[in-house]
Amino acid sequence: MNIKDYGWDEHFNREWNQRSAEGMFPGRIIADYGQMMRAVTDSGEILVNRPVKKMDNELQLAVGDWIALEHAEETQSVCVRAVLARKTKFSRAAAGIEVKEQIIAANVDTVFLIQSLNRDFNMKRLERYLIAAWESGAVPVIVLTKADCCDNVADKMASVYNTAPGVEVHAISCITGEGIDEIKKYFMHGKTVALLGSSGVGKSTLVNTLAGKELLKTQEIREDDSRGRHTTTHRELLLLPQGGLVLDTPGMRALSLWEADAGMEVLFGDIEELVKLCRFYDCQHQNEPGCAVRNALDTNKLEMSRWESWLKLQKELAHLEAKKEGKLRQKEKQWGKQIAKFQKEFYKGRV
Ligand SMILES: Nc1nc2c(ncn2[C@@H]2O[C@H](COP(=O)(O)OP(=O)(O)OP(=O)(O)O)[C@@H](O)[C@H]2O)c(=O)[nH]1
Ligand SMILES: [Mg+2]
Ligand SMILES: [Zn+2]
Repeated sequence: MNIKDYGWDEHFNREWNQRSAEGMFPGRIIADYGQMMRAVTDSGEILVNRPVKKMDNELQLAVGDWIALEHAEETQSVCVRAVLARKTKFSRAAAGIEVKEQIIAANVDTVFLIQSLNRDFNMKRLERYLIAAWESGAVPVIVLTKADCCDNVADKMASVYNTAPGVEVHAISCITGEGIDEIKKYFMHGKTVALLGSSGVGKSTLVNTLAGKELLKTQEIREDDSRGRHTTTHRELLLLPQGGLVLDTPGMRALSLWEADAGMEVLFGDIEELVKLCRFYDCQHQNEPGCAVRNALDTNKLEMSRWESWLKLQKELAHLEAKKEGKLRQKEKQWGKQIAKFQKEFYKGRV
């Protein structure tokens, strides 16, 4: 076993020199089972416990992370001591009421944003994935699966090019083999590709096709509503026989954005420039005079569907920001209470 096959490079070497101590050894998390995680090290694979949350500084770990491990005498097990600074991370807002980041994949070089050409095809969803992908620091590539089930591949490719100018798009089929050779170029020694998309689009099937053998379980989509069955239940990083790493993930029901500034800039930079040109600084872009947006819409310089996407995303992001701020204030309040309690006890002890 050589950790260089798993992506260890100069960046992590430097990180290691700063973050590690005598007795520690490096590992990369290759599977996440919740409480337990599997890591690969120079001397093989091991199971490690997810570290216990200390206060609020939760050490959030994700598949793809490089960690510093150590044999702990006290528990007779291997413990995670540190996580090395990530090169990239793909996140979303965790489901539930709490405002929390969920890291889906760490240290990924390329993200395949996967949709199937038959039933799953949806441009609005693709926009969301693109924003999160640009935000992650990894390079997005759009992969459209099940080309064998679609008779207007060219039309669909055209609408994707329109939504995602400058992003590479591939139509593939794991049944006929169409497009598979073209996507092999992303799987290079030590490089990681994450597969993201809804359940049933064929992520695990693609891993098996690339590996040339059945590494992962796959399952037919449901007949009644043509949705996937959520066959993959945990994230897993696999080393392909020909080299290169692939990270399979469970199908996502929704991708709620967590951070979006950089991603919005890439996808909607032109709209962000446009709104600055409106005559009124608080223009609502309804029917105010000198509204640059209305003008662009009327002259077909801006597509209505893109404008609607932008508006919807802006609203969602404003809501997210407000929730994040609320959480911050709540934390400050708790902190204030703790200080007050401490002061009270301190003075009580003195008098
Ligand atoms: N016709 C056709 N079917 C495909 C293709 N790729 C995958 N499938 C089928 O789609 C179904 C779902 O595939 P999976 O690989 O399990 O999908 P997944 O994205 O991993 O789904 P989750 O693990 O639930 O997220 C299976 O029945 C596959 O055989 C393809 O290129 N063409
Ligand atoms: Mg799967
Ligand atoms: Zn305006």
